[in-house]
Amino acid sequence: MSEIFTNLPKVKYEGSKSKNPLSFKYYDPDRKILGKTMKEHLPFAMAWWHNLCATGRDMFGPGTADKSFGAEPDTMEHARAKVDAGFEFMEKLGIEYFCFHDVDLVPEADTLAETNRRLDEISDYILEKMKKTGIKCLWGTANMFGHPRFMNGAGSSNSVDVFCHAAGQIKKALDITVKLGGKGYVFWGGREGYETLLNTDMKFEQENIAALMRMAVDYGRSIGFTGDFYIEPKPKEPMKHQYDFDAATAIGFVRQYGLDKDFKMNVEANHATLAGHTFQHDLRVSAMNGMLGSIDANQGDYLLGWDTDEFPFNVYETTLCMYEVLKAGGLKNGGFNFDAKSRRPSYTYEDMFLSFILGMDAFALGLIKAAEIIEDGRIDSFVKERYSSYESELGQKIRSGKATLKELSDIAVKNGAPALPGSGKQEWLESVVNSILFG
Ligand code: XUL
Ligand code: CO
Repeated sequence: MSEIFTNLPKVKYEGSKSKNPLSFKYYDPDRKILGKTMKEHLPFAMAWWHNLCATGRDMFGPGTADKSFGAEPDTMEHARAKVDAGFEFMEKLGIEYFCFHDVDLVPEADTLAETNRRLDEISDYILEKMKKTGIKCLWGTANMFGHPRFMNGAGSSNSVDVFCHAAGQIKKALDITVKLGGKGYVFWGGREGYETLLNTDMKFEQENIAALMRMAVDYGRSIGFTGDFYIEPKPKEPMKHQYDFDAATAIGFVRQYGLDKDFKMNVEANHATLAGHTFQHDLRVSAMNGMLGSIDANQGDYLLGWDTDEFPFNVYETTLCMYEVLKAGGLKNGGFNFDAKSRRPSYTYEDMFLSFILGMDAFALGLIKAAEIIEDGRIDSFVKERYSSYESELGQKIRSGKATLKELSDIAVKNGAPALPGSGKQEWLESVVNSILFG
């Protein structure tokens, strides 16, 4: 097998002063931050679909990037060429993990049986490469949104045959995930939603989605899958309304259907912003519920209302993301999967490298700055002080659930009007963050 990314070297850390585009400016894998190496803090993953399959095709025109890697598209030869390209790419960038959908790995055949056979074949090949390189699988998933059969979703489909087919795909995707030692399995409900309530039984559909997830958990556990199942929330696109709207909604869903012991959230930056939240918000909601599982690392464009899946460069966002991750004690089974694609005019092999360098450096710098915010301590101590009135006897009684409304009413009548609650000092806190970011 010959080199695919010729003239593109193994990317090394050279420091922020380096002008070499093919070097890391901040990602220094062995540098220790708060007692752990950067590599341990940041288990980066390559998304098979964007990096090895996507060509930049959009609804206005064809792809601009050649991802044939010297093979005829839609053949098993091409599937193997993508494996070769992917492993060379990950080795050169120092990326430890990959994520995949079933049909990213092989072209989908006319029958499930043949697609499954192809998946067996390619996963043997991937496994060989994994053994040689030490590269691992972060998570797997089944694509249950691309094929026309899934026009109304998978678990949410009105057709029992489509539901059944989806179950078949999930079973196989779980088999392959377990075979590759994957640490997670993702449900992104791409078309699990609706276009109009005039033709939709929402309760029926949500019960069916939960049933499909329950079957996946039961099967996964029965074949030895010990990792986490994830829901990846997204409010819309492709559907007008998607059921896993945001982290809060998805957490409520898994709790309602008794799936909360097995499921966590896979939070994607651009999905949170489409839901009208910040990335930090959905990370916080997940973390405070013990459900911060994994991260799809990208960023959106505030001027556009769709999922642009850009490689992240906004260090303010990556810093606040890493602040949440550090506060949550890190990601246990999860990682930072670049669910991100190079812009359509960035169509060369070199652009693939530059895109990942940008994203990895943005998160590395975010990690450095988030650690500085925590070590600086001003923000944490301000937040602590802000709630300090609850350290009083009255506060403790309320917090421990022992106070009654009548009792509080009596105290309030006796005390008279309370003083104002103290300044929130938002502007000062923002200037603290800026001073840490920019020195
Ligand atoms: C789509 C998206 C998916 C999931 C996996 O917006 O993020 O690629 O990450 O199905
Ligand atoms: Co994603």
